[in-house]
Amino acid sequence: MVADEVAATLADGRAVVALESTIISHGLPSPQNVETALDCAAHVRASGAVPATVAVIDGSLRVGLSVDEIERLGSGEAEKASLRDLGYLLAEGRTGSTTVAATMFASHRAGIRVFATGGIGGVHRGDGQDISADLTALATTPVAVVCAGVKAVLDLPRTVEALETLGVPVVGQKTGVMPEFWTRGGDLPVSVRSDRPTTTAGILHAHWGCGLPSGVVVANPIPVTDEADPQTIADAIAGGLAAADAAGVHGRDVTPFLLAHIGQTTRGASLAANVALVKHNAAVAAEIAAALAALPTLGVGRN
Ligand code: PSU
Ligand code: MN
Repeated sequence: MVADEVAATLADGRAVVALESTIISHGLPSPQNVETALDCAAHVRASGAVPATVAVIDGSLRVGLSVDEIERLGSGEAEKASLRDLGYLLAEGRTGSTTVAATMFASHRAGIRVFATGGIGGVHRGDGQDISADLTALATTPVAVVCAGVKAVLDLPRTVEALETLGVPVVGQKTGVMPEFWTRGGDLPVSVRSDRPTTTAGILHAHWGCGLPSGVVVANPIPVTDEADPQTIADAIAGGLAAADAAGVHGRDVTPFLLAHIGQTTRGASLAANVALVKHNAAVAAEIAAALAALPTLGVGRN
């Protein structure tokens, strides 16, 4: 179900930016989770687009939430909802916060092309068998995901390789290297650099205009002034991975466990960076969505 304002904006051909909700329920602690979600929506509006937060509320897949509903997601009742979980949550009337994968799915169904989040999932470190459904969604869903790269707790080189295999471009925003979430990165190249929202919109328009069915990663590094200390983050990640191993944490619990552990061991430095990068992504996504809305309507086979 698409909120009235979002539906009207899309019908007019104006810009909408989708926002995910797992970051509210499982990514950030309270009260920063709800504050950040509301700030992101405000940043999207200030940068010229209408925000649409996505979640499953009482068994309904919703695109565009009220403040009360965002507060509900922040209060702890929502389950983490990736692609596989949607059918169960809808059938059982449950409430779930959508991951990048599930938010991409809902965005596409609603006709939204641009979506902002913190960092995407990918290939976890270790044996490489834990691969986020975010990659599946990126391979199959024509939505652009504006993010500060891949969550740095993951195996970044293997995730970048997987994106290449799946045919998903990584468009660096004013950068030629893959951002590493809490830091600006430096080791891994993006597939193409873009220095303007209009350039990014042009790439998206041509990618989908020629008929490609896949998503696009729009890699937007954390602002220089908000960057966390790389060594502090590297130490915290190593500690978090060891703690997850010792505690026997598996599957969908791994990412929330690591983010919480890293938040505690860096005494909030990672949290401040996380909040800053998410807001920055929301603003840049709105600029890209506005530039995309100014281009001719997309149709399969047109470019
Ligand atoms: N990045 C964050 N916080 C988060 C996530 C990413 O800063 O909470 C979430 C996103 O919703 C992403 C999910 O889609 O983690 C990936 O989880 P998994 O690796 O279990 O697929
Ligand atoms: Mn997983």
